[in-house]
Amino acid sequence: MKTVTTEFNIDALRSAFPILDTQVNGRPLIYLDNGATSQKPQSVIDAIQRYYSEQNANIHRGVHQLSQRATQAYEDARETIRVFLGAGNGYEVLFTKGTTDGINLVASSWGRKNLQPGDEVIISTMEHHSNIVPWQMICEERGATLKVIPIFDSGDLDMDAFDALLSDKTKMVATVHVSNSLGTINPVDEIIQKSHAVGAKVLLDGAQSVPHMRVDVKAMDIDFYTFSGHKIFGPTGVGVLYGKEELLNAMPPYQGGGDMIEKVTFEKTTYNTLPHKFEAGTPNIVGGIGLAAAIDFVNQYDPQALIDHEQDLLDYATTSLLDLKGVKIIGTAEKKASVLSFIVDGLHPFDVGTLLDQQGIAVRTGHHCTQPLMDRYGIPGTIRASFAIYNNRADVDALTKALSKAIDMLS
Ligand code: C6P
Repeated sequence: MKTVTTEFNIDALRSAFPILDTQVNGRPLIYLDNGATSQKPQSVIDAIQRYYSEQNANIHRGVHQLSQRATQAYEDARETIRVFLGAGNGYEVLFTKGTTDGINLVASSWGRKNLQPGDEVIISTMEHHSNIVPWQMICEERGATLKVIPIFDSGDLDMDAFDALLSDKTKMVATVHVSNSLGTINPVDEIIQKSHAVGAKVLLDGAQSVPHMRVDVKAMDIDFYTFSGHKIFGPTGVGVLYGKEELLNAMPPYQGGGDMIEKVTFEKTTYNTLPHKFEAGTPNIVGGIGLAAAIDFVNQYDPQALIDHEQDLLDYATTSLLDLKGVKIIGTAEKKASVLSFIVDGLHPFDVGTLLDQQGIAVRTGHHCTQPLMDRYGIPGTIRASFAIYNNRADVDALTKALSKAIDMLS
């Protein structure tokens, strides 16, 4: 972990993000849709521009100077991510297209090798579709059964029910670390420990945890952990799958193509070593480099200062919105990241979101790719304000004011 070099100063931090100075619908942008994607600091934008201006070449292939430079930059990026995640080896850090791609890789490759008829995979009620559908597909293919951990109305997992679902038939427990729709921070240490006790592997969907907290994959003994670059101030189209070496080594390749092979003949192909075995084709080179720049940006700050700041925003926003007529928060777990989902009595989330947008406020409305979770609450969707480290209390005040106006207009 890099040493902290920058005091947490919200104004200075905000000034690193040029888009926060722009206007939407003639109003200053208030960006509260960070769960969908985060904005990018100038250092990430510069790293992307520098790559195309000074380094662009294909990697792992060319003997020429530029290719070696690009390869070095890409592998340096992997090392930055390895340190950030606390992984033991760089080759346990695979570049992917994002969280969805990482989960599909594990479900497809690990699942095809390890799941047999009668085996069980456990997910939870609050999963994003990305952590439901790939498991449904592989369970159907392999004759395995998908089980679902229920939740309480608060948005906490029912851990007694989880205990009851676990058995020696359980081969994989795949859960979200932080819920994108509720903000719940799940008790992942307990999940990992209990799953391992019955011999199951654990995949954590880290899409919404990595922007809000530090994880240490080795200390937590996580088998697979996946996240998307774009939610942690990096570019879209790049993400990471961490996997334990022995698991990745035992898994068959996910996709075939260039870079993932050792030797190809028409009779038989042998495969490259990790991480290349799982990185077929020309990767998103600039994406990896941009993601490392984003992690360097985050690493400047004391992680606890960032957590405290976001917690303050969440608490302040929760109190402010609950003062408004008809507002009900969906997701009231004790441990939450800075995701605030709510509904307003008698109003459709889409209408509320549209009126907020007209006032320059970007929130997400709808099911947030968690339709089974919305069914659990018997609602079509929510309005979701999701905060990042660059949001401030003024953003919350603007949301509260605009929401109050929207409620008056629509009621
Ligand atoms: N959630 C949201 O607005 P990708 O698209 O692969 O980068 O991430 C998918 C994904 C997986 N798991 C969780 C918990 C997520 O939140 C997301 C993305 C966005 O909530 C877009 S639907």
